[in-house]
Amino acid sequence: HYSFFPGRPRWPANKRDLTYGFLPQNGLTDTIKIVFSRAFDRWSEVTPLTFTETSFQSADIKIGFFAGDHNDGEPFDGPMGTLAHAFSPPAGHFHLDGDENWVIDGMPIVDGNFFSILSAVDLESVAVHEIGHLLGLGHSSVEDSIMFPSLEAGTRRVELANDDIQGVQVLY
Ligand code: TQI
Ligand code: CA
Ligand code: ZN
Ligand code: ZN
Repeated sequence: HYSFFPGRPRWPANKRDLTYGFLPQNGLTDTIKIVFSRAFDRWSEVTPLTFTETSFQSADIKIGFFAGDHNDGEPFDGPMGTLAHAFSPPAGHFHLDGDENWVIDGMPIVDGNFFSILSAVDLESVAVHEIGHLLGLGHSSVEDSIMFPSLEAGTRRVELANDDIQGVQVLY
């Protein structure tokens, strides 16, 4: 079953059109941006929310890759362990661990970076999960839901389950 954060934080009712932006950084390709836009689309399909890309500075949701300590009190830990974190509304910080072996459609996003499938992390799966947190969803006990708090290495889980949809529709 779905859950919310304590106090049930969510984006305010007068804010249904949300924006997101990428920290300007090396290696951010169109392919990576398309993965995030697909992930946002999955949530906008089942809510009154829309998500539009804008500049990092003015965005409601700020996306960036960071390695190790990045000065928010929650340092990343190298390959595996913590993959990403997102803060509950209305903070909108969406950080991904730059040390993970991120893959898109099974392909490493860093060219010439070969690694074991056991350490591959599917970017789209993590994006869909973290957007759930950004909207106010906590973890779910339903095993095939997006908000279930574990994901087998190398696997792709991007389709919202009924449980995810019901949870987000309680909020919006
Ligand atoms: N990051 C955790 C997560 O997003 C951060 C976290 C731990 C958290 N406890 C929390 C967030 C309680 C909100 C509430 O769940 S993670 C997965 C999954 C992570 C894990 O890097 O461990 C995904 C990020 F589900 F696979 F385990 C994305 Cl998809
Ligand atoms: Ca990590
Ligand atoms: Zn962070
Ligand atoms: Zn989570």
